[in-house]
Order: sequence, then structure tokens, then C-alpha cells
Amino acid sequence: MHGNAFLTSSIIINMSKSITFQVQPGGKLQGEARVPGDKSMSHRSIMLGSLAEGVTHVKGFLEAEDALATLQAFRDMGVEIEGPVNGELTIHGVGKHGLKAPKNDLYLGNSGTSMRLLSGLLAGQAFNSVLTGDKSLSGRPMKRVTEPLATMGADIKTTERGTAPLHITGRAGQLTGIDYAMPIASAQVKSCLLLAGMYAQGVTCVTEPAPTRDHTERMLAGFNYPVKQEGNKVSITAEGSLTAADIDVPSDISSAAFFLVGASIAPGSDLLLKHVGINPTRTGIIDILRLMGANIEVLNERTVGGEPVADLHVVYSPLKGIDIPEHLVPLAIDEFPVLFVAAACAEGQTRLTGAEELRVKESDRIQVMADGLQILGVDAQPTEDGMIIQSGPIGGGEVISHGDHRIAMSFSIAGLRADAPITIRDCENVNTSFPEFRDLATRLGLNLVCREEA
Ligand code: SPQ
Repeated sequence: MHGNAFLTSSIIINMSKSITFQVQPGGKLQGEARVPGDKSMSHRSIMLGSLAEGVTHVKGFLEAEDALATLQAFRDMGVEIEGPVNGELTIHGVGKHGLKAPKNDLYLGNSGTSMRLLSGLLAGQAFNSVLTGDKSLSGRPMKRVTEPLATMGADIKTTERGTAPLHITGRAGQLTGIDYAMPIASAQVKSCLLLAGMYAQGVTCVTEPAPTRDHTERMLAGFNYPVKQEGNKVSITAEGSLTAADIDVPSDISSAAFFLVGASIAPGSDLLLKHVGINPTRTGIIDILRLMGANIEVLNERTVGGEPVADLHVVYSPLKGIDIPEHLVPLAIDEFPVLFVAAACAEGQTRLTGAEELRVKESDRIQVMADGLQILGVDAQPTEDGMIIQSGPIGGGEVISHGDHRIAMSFSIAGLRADAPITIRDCENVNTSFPEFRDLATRLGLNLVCREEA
């Protein structure tokens, strides 16, 4: 499709404007909020709802660019989807074999999840497809999915560097299950292979080196599709169909994380974050902050549509530096940019290791955060697989998010403890996961203004 804009039936998302955030120093976070729906679950609700027999209703869907890119891709493959209106969608499922050849390339914007999961799903279809993305997505590694898929018999061409565009020749009826031990802990690789396994002969079994988010497995089970979980192995076959189900997407703990850190570092803060997904494969942020001395209460725990949900009450508490336990890394993988800000405010030294995956996200999150923290006067030393941060005052200055939504929001939160204004360039991609960030952060007490330049 086209380079800097994409279209859904109700929304035109224009990515040609440059957005700058400016944060005034100080403040505290107070009140009650419900952050938007979980991004990972929103993607999967569209994918599985489309493949189901019958009509799926989704509530709490994340109306942000990444999830909307997945939605548009399924519309392009002939699925009728009504909405989103206030986070509600109606998906008229076409069944496991009902997708149609898209007329154009499927443009997936900034979304790694869309591209990697779709590559598995489309490998076994009866039609060809091409997956493209923006500059950041076109630089992210895809061999992690195309290599195991090739072992299953898939035909996917990448660039020489192993990146998108992905040219997929559909091999309906010709994929074979594999027994794959993942070299990295990646929910996207696992989910990609499970989706391909739904179209493969025999059993597809994926073993993970450490637990990663399991929303695909839980949602497949919710749609009555058989998936077998034994310890760190999950397996699937083509024997099954999906039955439409209603999905209630909880708030995204990765979006809540900005406020969990913000309230923990800003004296006087007291915040209640409602209806947050607390799937144990996602709660590393709570565990790490608590090890640092944060005061976070998990209240009103309940299960909603097969996923654990709770309200999170966070009150300011002085933090101390820690060595972050490596087993928590995959459980907090998207939260490290904002955890680095917490570390700058935590007495002593904080050390992260075992997190080399951060280098291949929407940006190199180790380098970009270290650069920005150093500009703000923080002693942050990047390492191959993590960072060493000493506590110290946060100054003002101008930092660049490199088009990475989580970097932009993390430096905004740093403003709560800065002693001068922070300007953050390149913030347009906050719209990929949290378009309401500025409004919500402002309502809760952050002094943030947003400037758009054509
Ligand atoms: O979708 P994308 O761009 O890869 O999004 C990120 C994010 O920060 O929003 C990663 F940059 O989240 C990934 C996450 O890091 C979403 C995800 C999923 O929904 O399965 C899994 C994680 O990626 P991975 O590579 O560890 O499997």
C-alpha cells in the first residue's frame, strides 16, 4: 500500500505529521483511570475472530494504529468487521479456510506482532500475499519466523537482510508440523508457529526457553480450538475449528506500566488503575517494581474471558536499585524503557542483563534509552544485553524517541522527576499503542503538551 498513511473504513491514520512532546518538570499522579485495551489481545481477537465460525463480539479493543493495521489486513482478506465504536467490534468470522486473496500488499505499519503472526497464518493459505511495513518494521528481523516456517514447508521470501517485505506463496495442504525448540523467548515466534500449525499435517510443537505471553493459547482455547500445554511445550494440529466467542479485552499492563512507574517515582502520587490484565506472563513490571520497593496493591482480582484482571493501586514510595532477575526479563520485555526511568530515580545502582531482545524492537531500546538518559544527565551505561544505571538527578534537555512509542512515553514520565523541561521528538508513533496517552497523563497530573508539525 502507501508509505505514510493507511485507511480503515472509519479512520484515516496519517503518519506524515511530526509530533513533539514537551514536559514541564515535577508534578504527581493522582486519581483513577482505565488505560486502553491490551494490544497483544486486540491483534489476536481480530485474527481468531476472523477464522472462527460465527459472529464474535469484542469489547475493550485497542483503537490504536497497530491493532487497526491487523483489522485492516483481515478486511483486505474479505472479512466483514463492524466497528470499532468505543472499543466494540463485531467480526463476521469466515472459518478457518474462508480468507480470500488480498488485492494489494498487506501494509502493517509499525506492528511486529501483525507481521510475524500473519506470516505463520498466511503460509498455509490457498493464496499468495505480500506483507509490508513502515521503516522501523522493515528493519526488524523476520528470519526468526521464516526459518522455522521454511522447515514446515512454507515458501516465504525476505530481503537479503532477512527483513520485510515478506513475499508469501500460500502452500495450502503442504505444510508439515515440526517440533521446534525456540532459541529466543518470543511470544511472536511461538504464536506464528501455532497459527501455521493449524494448517499443517501432523503435530506442531513449540518449546520455549522461558515463559512468554500466552494470549494466543488462551484465546484459541476460548474459541474451542484444541491446544495442548505441557510445561514449556505447546502443541497444536490442524484437527479443529474455531467457534465464535465473545471477547472482553482488559486494559494493557504495558500501557499501565507508564503510570505504575510515574506514581512510584513522583512524591505525593496515589493512583488507581482499573481493569488491568494481570496474566502472569505479563506481570514482570509489578514484580520488578516491588523488588525496587514500590508500593503496588493488586485489588479485586477476577477472571474475564479466560484472562486474569485486577485493579492496581500504586502509591509513591522511595525506590532502591537492584540487579533485575533474568527470569523476569521476558515477563516485562516491553516495560524496560520506563523501568530505566525508575532505575534513574532508585537509590544506588540498577543492572539489567539478559535483555538483548530489546535491541530489535521498534528501536534499539537499549541504545536509544541510554542516549536519552545521558542527555538528561543520568549515568546510564548500555551493555550488549542490558544497562547499568546509577541513581542521580534527572535534568532537562531534548531527546529523540526514534519513532518508538514506548521511548516517547517513558521520557514523558521522566519529567515527573526532572528539574527542567524535557522535549521529546518523534512522538507520532505513540498512536500505535496509546493514542490517549497525552490526555490521560495530563488528567492524572503530568504537565505535558503536544506540538504537531506538518
Ligand atoms: O508488535 P511489536 O511492534 O513487536 O510490539 C512490541 C511493543 O513494544 O509493543 C515489541 F516491540 O511488543 C511485542 C512484545 O515485545 C508484542 C508481542 C506479542 O503480542 O506477541 C510479543 C513481544 O515480542 P516478542 O518478539 O518477544 O515475541
